[in-house]
Parts: sequence; structure tokens; C-alpha cells
Amino acid sequence: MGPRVSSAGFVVLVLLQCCSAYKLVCYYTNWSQYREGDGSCFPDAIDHRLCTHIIYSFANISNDEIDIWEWNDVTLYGTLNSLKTRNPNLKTLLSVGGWNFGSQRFSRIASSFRRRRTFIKSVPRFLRTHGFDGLDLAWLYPKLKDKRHFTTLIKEMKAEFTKEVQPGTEQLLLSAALSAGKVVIDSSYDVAQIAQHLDFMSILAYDFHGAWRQTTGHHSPLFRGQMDASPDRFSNVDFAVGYLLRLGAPANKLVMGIPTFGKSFTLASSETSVGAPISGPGIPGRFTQEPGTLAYYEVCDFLRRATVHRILGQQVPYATKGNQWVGYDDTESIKSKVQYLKNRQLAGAMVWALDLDDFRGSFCGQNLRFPLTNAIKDALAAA
Ligand SMILES: *[C@@H]1O[C@H](CO)[C@@H](O)[C@H](O)[C@H]1NC(C)=O
Ligand SMILES: CC(=O)N[C@H]1CO[C@H](CO)[C@@H](O)[C@@H]1O
Repeated sequence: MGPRVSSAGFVVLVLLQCCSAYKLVCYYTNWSQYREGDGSCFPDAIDHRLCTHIIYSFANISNDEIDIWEWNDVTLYGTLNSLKTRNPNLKTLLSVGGWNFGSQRFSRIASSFRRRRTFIKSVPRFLRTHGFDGLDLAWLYPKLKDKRHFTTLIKEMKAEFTKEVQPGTEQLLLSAALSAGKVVIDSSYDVAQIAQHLDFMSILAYDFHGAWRQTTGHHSPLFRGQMDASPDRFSNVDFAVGYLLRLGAPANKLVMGIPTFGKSFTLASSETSVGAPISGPGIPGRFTQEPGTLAYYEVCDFLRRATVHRILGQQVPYATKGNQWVGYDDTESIKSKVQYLKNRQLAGAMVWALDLDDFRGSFCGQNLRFPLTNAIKDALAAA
């Protein structure tokens, strides 16, 4: 009887892992360690049960080979990858590129056969040496002239991963971070082609609205706003997801980005609604120190004595206090977003970033660490 029970248990376990599981892909950023005081986040703060995939961002490329960025990256790679001893199902990826890296350097490597070879050859060795399970390409963003080379890079990288796999090791994973902006999608991605070679694709479904605009607006609305005129009708999660699907991205490879940060503005008048005039970005958060962006834990601080509104059609909240306005996500908007991605039968959710969530559980109440990421996890697991 014993063996029968355990083999039945085994079957159930395999089934659970195989088909019902949504991905929860979580980014960790290498520079969060430098935030002051309680803002400083090291990989050992990460709950090993929270995510299915953790992506360390970012790695550099030097002499056309993948390379560390920070002096202590190798130590942090080790800390991150040691989470896998406590959760053997956890996968870790290393993301290469990012905003500071810039598009031009990627372009130079991807467009030259020789440089591309050098880069691709350097990746499996580097990932294996440091204990990663895969690579995430964060080329932000390829331009029209790079479109073909981006596809080639992905295709050849995948071929290298396929060739590299040894008995007893799993094949390295390959993912990419994709813009959710229609203009970039149109010019930069051969969606159906790249999808074939990627294990999953993360849509950066946020930053739709920022201080470059003259008015307030939410940066990651689920749906189009009532007042959104022509170009703005593309600036929402629903459009981006639908568009990528129409262009041939298989739903089961699309991972929908959910931000654990807000975008803030300084109001130019006493008007505080969506579409109110602004004079610039919001004042920097105490820890993240970046005008116009607040970590969720800084939003929680802001919410004390602030007025909270929900943008009904868009299913996201914003808060105002004095001349400050911030659009952000909370556990309620996350429920709507996760329900949405389930209805669309997507592969799961991506979080940017673990270190912007209330990772200490000391700012947002309830004593719960990672409240937003946990909300995503719970919503994904709910029937
Ligand atoms: C990244 O690589 C480039 C090219 O080799 C190099 O100039 C730069 O200093 C590197 N950045 C860091 C932070 O190491
Ligand atoms: C690619 C990237 O953004 N790397 C960052 C790692 O952290 C340092 C801060 O110490 C940033 O300067 C780098 O830009």
C-alpha cells in the first residue's frame, strides 16, 4: 500500500508542476543594494517560495562577452542562486542589457556575425559558472534597423543553448523583455519569429504615462481611459497584450508585467483628477531618489493622509496629497490584472521589481513581506 500511495502522490505532483502552474517571474535589480537604510535590498531578503523565476538585472557586455556589472555581482549571484537549495523548483536567469546599457552597443554586437558569435559563445559558460538557469535579453529597445538582427541573435542563442545541453543538465532558458509600446512593437519585433525561439517573453506593461506628458495619468492602466484620444488608446495593458497576441505571440509564452512602483507628478493647479495639468515629475522618494517614481513601500508612506481614488474603467488607483499625484498598483488592481491574464490564458505574471515591493514588510502594514508580489502569487493560485 505504501508504494501505491507514494506513486499516486508523485503523479499528482507531476501534474501540478506540469500544467496548472502559472509563471511568476520576478526581477531583482543590482543597484537596489545601494539604497539608503531600509531601502537597501540584497538577494538574501528574497523569499525563496515567492516566485517561479527570479531574474537578476543587469549584466554587462565587455569585449563582446557577457560580464559582471558591479564589483560584488559574483557574490550576489551566489546569494541569489543559493535560494535554490531551499526551493529546488526555482529558476534563476541573468538579464543582460537594461536602460543604462543602451541600444547602440547591442546593435553593434547583434549586427556583426563575429561579435554575435563571441557574445553567444560566452553566455552558457558564464551562466553555468555562476549557477544560473538561463538568460534574459533586455535590449531596450532594438530599432527598425535592428529588427532582423534581434531575431537572428535570439535564434542563434537558442541554437547554442540546444547544442550546449549535456546529459544530466537542463537546457538553459531564454527569455526577452519586450516593450509594451505600439511604436516600438511595430518597428522592433518580428513577434511570431522571436516567439518560436524564446521560452517566455515578458511584456513591460507599465511606464505608459510619465512626466513627459502635460497631464496626470496612470502609467499602467489595465484598460483604455474614457478620455484617451487617438494615440493614447494604445497606452494600456489590454491593448499591448491583445496586440502581441494578434501579431503571433503564443499566449502560453507571454508573461504580463506588473509594476511594484508608482509614477508620480507635481500638480500645476488645484485640479487633482486624471488629466489634470502637471508642472513636472513628482518629488523623489526618500529611498529610491528618483523624480517621478516611487517604490511601492514609498507609496505606502505617501498614502498616510492622502486621498485615494480608483479610476473605474482602468481598474487602477491613484492618490493625491498637496501638489503630489501618484498612480500605482495595489492588491485590488493586482487581482483585476491577474484575472485578466488568466482569462487571456497567458503564461503568468512578471514583477518589476522585488526590491520595489515592501520587501521588509515594514511600510505597508500587516507585517507581510512582499505584499504585492504575494498578492500576485495568491491570485495566480486561486481557482
Ligand atoms: C561595461 O562594459 C563596457 C565595455 O567594456 C565598459 O566600458 C564598462 O566600464 C563596463 N561597465 C561596468 C560598470 O563595468
Ligand atoms: C545595467 C545597470 O543598470 N546596472 C546598474 C547596476 O547598478 C549600478 C548602480 O550601482 C548602476 O549604475 C548600473 O546602471
